[in-house]
Amino acid sequence: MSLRADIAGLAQRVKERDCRAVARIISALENDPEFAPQFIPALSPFWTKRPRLGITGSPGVGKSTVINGLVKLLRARGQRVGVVAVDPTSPFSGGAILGDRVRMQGVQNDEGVFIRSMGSRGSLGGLSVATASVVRVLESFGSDFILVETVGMGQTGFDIADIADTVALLLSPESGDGVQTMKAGVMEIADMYVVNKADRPGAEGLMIEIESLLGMIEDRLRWKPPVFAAKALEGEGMERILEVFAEHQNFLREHEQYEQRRLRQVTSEIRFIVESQIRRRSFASPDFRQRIDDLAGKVMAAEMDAYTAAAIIMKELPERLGEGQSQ
Ligand SMILES: Nc1nc2c(ncn2[C@@H]2O[C@H](COP(=O)(O)OP(=O)(O)O)[C@@H](O)[C@H]2O)c(=O)[nH]1
Ligand SMILES: [Mg+2]
Repeated sequence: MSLRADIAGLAQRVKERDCRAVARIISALENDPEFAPQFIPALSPFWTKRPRLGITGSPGVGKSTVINGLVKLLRARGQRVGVVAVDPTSPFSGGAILGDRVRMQGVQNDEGVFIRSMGSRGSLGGLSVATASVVRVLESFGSDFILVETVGMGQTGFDIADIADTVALLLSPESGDGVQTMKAGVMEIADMYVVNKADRPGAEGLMIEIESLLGMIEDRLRWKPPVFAAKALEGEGMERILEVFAEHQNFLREHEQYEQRRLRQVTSEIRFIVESQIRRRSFASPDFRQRIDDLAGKVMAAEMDAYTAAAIIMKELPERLGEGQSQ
């Protein structure tokens, strides 16, 4: 039976923790933007909100290693964990990343962990809106804790803060990952700064650099993001990440910011769904492209300016979008 033919049955299989069903659904969500609106509503009756921790940072800083360590800790606490890794540079390949110790304990085939790598659709580090749907599937799948790995901010503008409640920014001394080199916006979204590879020289200096940058923020009502060291390969600092995560969650609740964050996430999600649907139904349509080409010709012939051409397109947009939908 095709995926679409039995949406309710599939949703039930997700609820019953059928890993293969979840894997198929995630592929469909990634490959077919029209699948989400058909499938996601079927999940909502048993959609539960789970704690979501985002791990972000440049390639090679140790995000996957950290996630691996966190998964071990969370499993030891009896929590079921769902992991989404949006990292085109180093896909999370189960066996290679889950260490020997874990394999011996049989955690790799542990039903309590679901790890999924996703591509980032060309926009380096950008999350596609599909990631939000995948997280929702993992929540319905019964994951108590959601971890999301990304390489940072992309061009889409839909970023880790739009999915995770708490964002940990990972830095490492060896990647020449000085604070100055961080992309604008990346520093600001972090709720904690983890200087990984503290076994390497330069970690202290990096921590001081971050601290001094953060020292400028002094606002009691604002969460003060802690800066601390980790050695993910040795499992050091992983407990601290979970502690800070819990503290941050409490802070958000005490200051009535939790709902606010979720609301902001949903708002971004709606906005980006609309944007991506407009893009797909307009610019992807040959007819529409032809229309723009024609208008471009007029601009070239100095018959009108680009704004006038754009205004014409805007006027025609609703009708064209409607057509796209009925197809
Ligand atoms: N020396 C050292 N190496 C680490 C540490 N954590 C991770 N690594 C190594 O850094 C490399 C990149 O790690 P990975 O987790 O794949 O980074 P990601 O690209 O951010 O996901 C791997 O070779 C890891 O073994 C650490 O604490 N110390
Ligand atoms: Mg990785």
